[in-house]
Amino acid sequence: MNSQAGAQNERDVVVVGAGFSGLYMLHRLRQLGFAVELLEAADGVGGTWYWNRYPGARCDIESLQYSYSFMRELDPEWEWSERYATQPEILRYLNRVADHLSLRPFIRLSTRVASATFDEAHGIWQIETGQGERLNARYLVLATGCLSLPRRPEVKGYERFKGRILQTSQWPHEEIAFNGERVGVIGTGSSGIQSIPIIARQASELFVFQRTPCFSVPAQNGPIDPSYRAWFKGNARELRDRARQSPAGVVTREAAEAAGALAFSPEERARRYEAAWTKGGLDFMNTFADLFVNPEANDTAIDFLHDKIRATVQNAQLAERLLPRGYPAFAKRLCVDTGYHETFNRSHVTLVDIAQHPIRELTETGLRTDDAHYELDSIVFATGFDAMTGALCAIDIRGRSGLRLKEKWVAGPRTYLGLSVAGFPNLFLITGPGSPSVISNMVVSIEQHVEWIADCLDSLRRRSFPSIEANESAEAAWVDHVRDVAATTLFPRAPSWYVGANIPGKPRVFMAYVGGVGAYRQKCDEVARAGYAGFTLTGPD
Ligand code: NA7
Repeated sequence: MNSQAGAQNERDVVVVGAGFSGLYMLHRLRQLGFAVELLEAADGVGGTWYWNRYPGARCDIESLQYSYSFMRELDPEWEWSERYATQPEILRYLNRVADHLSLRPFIRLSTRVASATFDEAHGIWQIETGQGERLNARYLVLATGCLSLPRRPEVKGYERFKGRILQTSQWPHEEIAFNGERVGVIGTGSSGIQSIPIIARQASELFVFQRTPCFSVPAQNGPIDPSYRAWFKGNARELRDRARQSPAGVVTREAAEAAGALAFSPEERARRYEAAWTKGGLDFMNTFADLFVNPEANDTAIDFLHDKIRATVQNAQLAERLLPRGYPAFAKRLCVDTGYHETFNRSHVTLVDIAQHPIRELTETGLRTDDAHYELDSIVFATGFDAMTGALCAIDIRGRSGLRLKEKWVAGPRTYLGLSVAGFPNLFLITGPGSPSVISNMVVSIEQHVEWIADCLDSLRRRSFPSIEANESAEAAWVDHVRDVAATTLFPRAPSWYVGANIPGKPRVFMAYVGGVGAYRQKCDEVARAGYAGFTLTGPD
């Protein structure tokens, strides 16, 4: 195997995507002496944090924990400025990582991968870019992200609208001001909820087009508490390790509550919810141990969150229209906001219920629902992504006998450990469907996948096995396990992007592994220790 710079068009590994996953994958493989090239569609590194530049874009995992565990040694001067980092700060961080690790010479920007075909005769992947260039690699690692193929509603009239159309995940690089404008925002997921309060401060009139109200908790963002920072830094090694073994890849200073919500009196329960609310952030979901599994317990959280909306939104009728109903709290991704519900107290902000009156079309001057026309200068689509599988299936990937990944996944994604796919030898996914990915702190899950893949390739090289492929039977067992674990929770009960419900025609399959980051890591380690159990390893002949 090639260990230095490869022949002109041949590399050991091609990595696709220069976000948190791809950058670390490139670094690890280079450390091991592989010839690697990273291809990235954007004209800069950063992945999710390159694209999502909308006003108010922030991470909802605390910045001290949403960062590479190895950066502290590499870059002791880096300090996050706030509890939740903004998109520009995370993008600066990732650029700094690329520089510190000297990754840029191995990254080709503005290069979108169009297709990847496995050449069975030679055991290599033939990769073709959007520009028609071809390159070969023994291994292909797709670090294309879980939320990277943007979606817009399928309505007519896009070309007719004379105003400005924006999409949160494809925000222009220049400053966008909405001063004096009539603005419509479509979508009330995390991106909508983060941007709406900021757009409301500028726009002369703001229409929020809501299909499904969402549950949200306050971020309580601000500068990082010095004592928290000292605690985290002082115990970084141990805390990072705890995060790796934890359910969601996150650690807290307080011990997790082991009792269920119904074990407490209503007063005590309310006191604890209130304390979690005041603390802010996603940890609210862990106020009690059974909120993800017990519908009755979950209802207590719903009641609390409904009361908060009622207490915040002054117009009682409007408050009722903002209440999420009909699905368990947290089964759709919980949003973390700064002043979202408060925004509806502003007289120039109007909530439009598009579940009741769907959008029919865009017109020259605005947007028509089935009962009204809204005159708008700008329309912001905060309508999410074809999550988890979208970016993978957007590449024409063909494995053995020309089998297309898209066809193989027509009834829902099938992977072994979310890392590999039977019929697609030497192909690896980072945070693929069937792994904890979006249910966890992505950076923790990314590090685990990258390290597992790097160790695997190193082991194959040492043992002269150039080829690895998941077995159908191991894959089938894993797919069943992922589904069975999800079925013990409330997750599959909501029409979320976790189950593909936001994409018309997408099969409804719960796509992430909810058995916990720690348990998942153990399973992956066992597989590796057993000589890659569930995979077929093939030698040079
Ligand atoms: P989300 O969470 O998928 O939110 C998208 C929003 O757009 C949500 O309110 C959708 O309503 C709405 N939507 C989607 N399609 C339509 C159509 N066709 N018509 C009307 N409204 C629509 O995406 P985000 O970008 O906000 O967040 C993605 C993740 O990024 C987030 O979970 C965090 O992990 C970070 P719906 O709920 O589908 O009825």
